[in-house]
Amino acid sequence: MSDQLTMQRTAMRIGPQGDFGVVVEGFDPTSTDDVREVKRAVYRERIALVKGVELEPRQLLALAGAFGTPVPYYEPIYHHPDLPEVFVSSNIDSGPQRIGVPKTGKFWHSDYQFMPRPFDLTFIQPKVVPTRDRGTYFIDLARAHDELDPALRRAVAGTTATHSVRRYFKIRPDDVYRPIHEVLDEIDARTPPVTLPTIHAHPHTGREVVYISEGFTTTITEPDGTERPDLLRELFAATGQLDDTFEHPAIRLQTFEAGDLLIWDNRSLIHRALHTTTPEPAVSHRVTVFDDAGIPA
Ligand code: 7UC
Ligand code: FE
Repeated sequence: MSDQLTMQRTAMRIGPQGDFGVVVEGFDPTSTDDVREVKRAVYRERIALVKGVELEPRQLLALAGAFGTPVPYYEPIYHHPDLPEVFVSSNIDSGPQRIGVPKTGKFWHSDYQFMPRPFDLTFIQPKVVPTRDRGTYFIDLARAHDELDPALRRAVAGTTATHSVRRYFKIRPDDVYRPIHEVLDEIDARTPPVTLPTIHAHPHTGREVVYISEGFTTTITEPDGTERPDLLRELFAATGQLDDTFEHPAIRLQTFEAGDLLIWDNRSLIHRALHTTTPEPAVSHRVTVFDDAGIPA
């Protein structure tokens, strides 16, 4: 009887989170069954808020590694000192000993959208959470595609979108006193703009996504080379990205607390960090992965 009780593990439960994403309770990061179910839920519902998992950096990396291949961010200033695959967002400034970068992602974007291959999945573990004004806004660009005005969708069909980190590249401590043109030339050489079809099929779900963001997308181009800034602006407006009140019906605010883990489909969702304006400390750890396996059977 008591043996049976100790053998028993509370089964994982996955339920809806309002009309956006799922909430997962009783998740066991070491269970391959749980990982498989959560992965399927993330691709089906875009985002999972996993409750009650406080992972040390190496545990977070191990878990993300069960979903795909973790990749260190290309700029080392973001790296966790022991584990380059862990990206640290932190407003705690301890001078030369500072770990991580403040005010990351305060603009609409998808992680690595400006790179030849954007990440498939993003994992965020908030470590130090301020009491208020902290969260992440999301817009679902698969849903946005389906809800696009048919005339706009037809106008965009066949165009390409070009993405660049140029506007949001963060000046590094070592860039102080460098001529700005040298820094800009370095950005252009290391991360030249990338171009994808504006509307394309999600690599795993196959759903059409209108993959543009106000932070990284610079240009929409017709097949004959004509640039269409008017279309780009219309798409930003239609998808809710120009609404600075964040009341557009497409925008969802995802809040979290310590012990939560966020996992999202980075090829469907764009996001934008809401950073606290209070002087309270805020720290989060992130791991991003390439997923070649896709949706588990
Ligand atoms: O500091 C930041 O806002 C980082 C941003 C330019 N890139 C995040 C990413 O994964 O693409
Ligand atoms: Fe981001």
